[in-house]
Amino acid sequence: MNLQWYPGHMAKTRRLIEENLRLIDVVVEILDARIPFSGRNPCFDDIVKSKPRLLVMNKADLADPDRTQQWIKWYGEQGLKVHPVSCATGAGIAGVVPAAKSLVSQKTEKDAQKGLSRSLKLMMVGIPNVGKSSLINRISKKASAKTGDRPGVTKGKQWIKAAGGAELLDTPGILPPKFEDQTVAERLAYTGAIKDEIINIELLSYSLLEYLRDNYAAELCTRYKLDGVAELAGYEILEMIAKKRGFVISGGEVDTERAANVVMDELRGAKIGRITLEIPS
Ligand SMILES: Nc1nc2c(ncn2[C@@H]2O[C@H](COP(=O)(O)OP(=O)(O)OP(=O)(O)O)[C@@H](O)[C@H]2O)c(=O)[nH]1
Ligand SMILES: [Mg+2]
Repeated sequence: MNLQWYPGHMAKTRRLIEENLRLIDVVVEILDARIPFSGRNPCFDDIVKSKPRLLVMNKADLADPDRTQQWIKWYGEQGLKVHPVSCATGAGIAGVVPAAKSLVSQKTEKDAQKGLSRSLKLMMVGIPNVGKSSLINRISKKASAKTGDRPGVTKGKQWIKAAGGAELLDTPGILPPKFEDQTVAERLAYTGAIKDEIINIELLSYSLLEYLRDNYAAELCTRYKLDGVAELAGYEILEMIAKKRGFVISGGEVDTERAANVVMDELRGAKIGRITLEIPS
């Protein structure tokens, strides 16, 4: 499947981030713990440049805990510290603002010596649907930012004040202008970072099922009551799932499209298990 797109509003968001950067102390880049690599938009490196940056890995509650540790170690080896959090359970949230503060502590001390005291200004950036607005709501303990279970919920910038003198800037999600690597596009699609309307869910489910076959076979078999999947291609696994669930259309044919939608929903809801969709290389 070939996914290429770059809607105009993403170019607009890029400008919004660039224009507001001078007001910001620390950029908080949010990653999805299920795709800690593919869920990083390389364009943030160009936009953010030398501004202090904090990496936060959200949705840790949905990801495989062992893999999350592997990814934290992998980023550590690149000299980058990543904070795992979950906006669903609240785990790790209390550490985000202190970690951002510690990145600019020298500057804050100098300002204090000059008698200047300002609030800490953080800008949340990341791919669509990763939980930028949810993180702001968790930190500020208010439901000020609109959130939703689909990409493209936040349309413009919004400043929100949090306790302890921090101000948080919410931004819309942005994807890379193009995908050099289609597996990156597929992984973004599995997690819901790309609008489902432009995706062929059935085709997408084939590659997902093959990944699950190779990495989470026990979870896959348990969820869909399958006897074994080792020898099967993605479309064959999908057909078996459709049969097991009794998804039949007129004429006795199995409804694989319906099965693909169910698999995608159950993956996103962690009903198949806590699954991470890529391994550090
Ligand atoms: N399970 C789980 N769901 C989460 C977590 N954080 C956010 N969500 C859900 O993910 C969806 C997207 O969250 P948002 O906060 O709207 O994401 P966003 O990055 O602001 O999205 P856009 O504004 O569309 O770019 C919502 O349904 C949230 O409830 C988390 O840590 N765990
Ligand atoms: Mg948002």
